[in-house]
Amino acid sequence: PPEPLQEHFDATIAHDRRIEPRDWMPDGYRKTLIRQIAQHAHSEIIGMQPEGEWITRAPSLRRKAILFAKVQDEAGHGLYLYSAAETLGADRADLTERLIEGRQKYSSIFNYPTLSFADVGVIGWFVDGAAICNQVPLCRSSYGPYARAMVRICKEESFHQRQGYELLMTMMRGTEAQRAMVQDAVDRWWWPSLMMFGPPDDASPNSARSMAWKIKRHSNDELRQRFVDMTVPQAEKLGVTLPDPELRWNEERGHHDFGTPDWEELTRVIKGDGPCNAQRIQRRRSAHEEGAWVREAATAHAAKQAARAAK
Ligand code: FAQ
Repeated sequence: PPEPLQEHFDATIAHDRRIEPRDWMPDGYRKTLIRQIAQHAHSEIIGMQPEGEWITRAPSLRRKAILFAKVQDEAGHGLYLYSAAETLGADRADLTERLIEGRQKYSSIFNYPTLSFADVGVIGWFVDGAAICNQVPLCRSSYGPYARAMVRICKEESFHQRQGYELLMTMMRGTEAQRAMVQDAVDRWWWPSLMMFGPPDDASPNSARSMAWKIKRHSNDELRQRFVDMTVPQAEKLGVTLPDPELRWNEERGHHDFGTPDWEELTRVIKGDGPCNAQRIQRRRSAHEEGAWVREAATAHAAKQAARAAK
């Protein structure tokens, strides 16, 4: 690269200033951002499915309205993130193609089934809780459009987390059967939630580069620890047990020690072999195909408007 441009980029990063779309940036920086932002956007869009399945079965009008709003927010997050990726020269239609052809990833967590309404609560508590831990530092990511998108997304995620926790508190005040449903959901979602933070640091090929570029601000293991420390007292307050016999407070470290997630399971799920991968992609593909007429109509309308404006 021309030296003054590289120097300007390096100085911007070093001074914690933002890189903006028109600024020169190294190819690797652009590629890494497109990879991470696209994966993040796909996660939001695929992430509508596990909870979306419960909209028609919500136990009350109030729960239905909350769930509707949450799932709609996820669609919105996907759209801001695709727009952020477009500022880097990516094309949204192309990103969607890559997703449904299995050439781009989305978060492993959305490949697990939602078996009861308690899962809606646990997803809010764990999955949105993990998303907050991971995304609050991304509000200071070096790429301006991504960092700014994160600010609004994090505000909405915190509503999502609270609705989940409040739902679980309500169930825990209910019958014995309801409490058992909550515990069962906690048992199933705990380990997959820890895997959301990615592989351990010594097996995370992208971390060093992304941290040097200040795209990522903390390592996968640091954020996983932060999530465990945040969640343990919430579990106590709720009255559920986290399914990890090794989980205990370590006075010396000032953090909780915890067991090792099944990293082979994470690898399998990322590779496409989780419990719901095929179903999630199939559903996304058919939604895309069934929506073709809307895209065609919008394109035809835009062309007509443009032709009219040119007259
Ligand atoms: N699942 O070298 P690293 C949400 C991939 S929250 C699948 O450590 P990196 C909100 C990784 O891409 C969920 N793939 O990678 C919501 C890489 O593959 P590649 C979305 C994973 O990028 C809540 C390879 O493994 N949040 O949606 C996973 O430095 C409720 C090696 O890994 C974000 O995307 C995984 N768990 O760190 C919605 C946050 N972990 O691309 C609905 C932004 C790793 O080289 C309902 N992303 N991989 O082929 C990030 O912070 C990072 O990308 C990490 C991974 C931390 C996920």
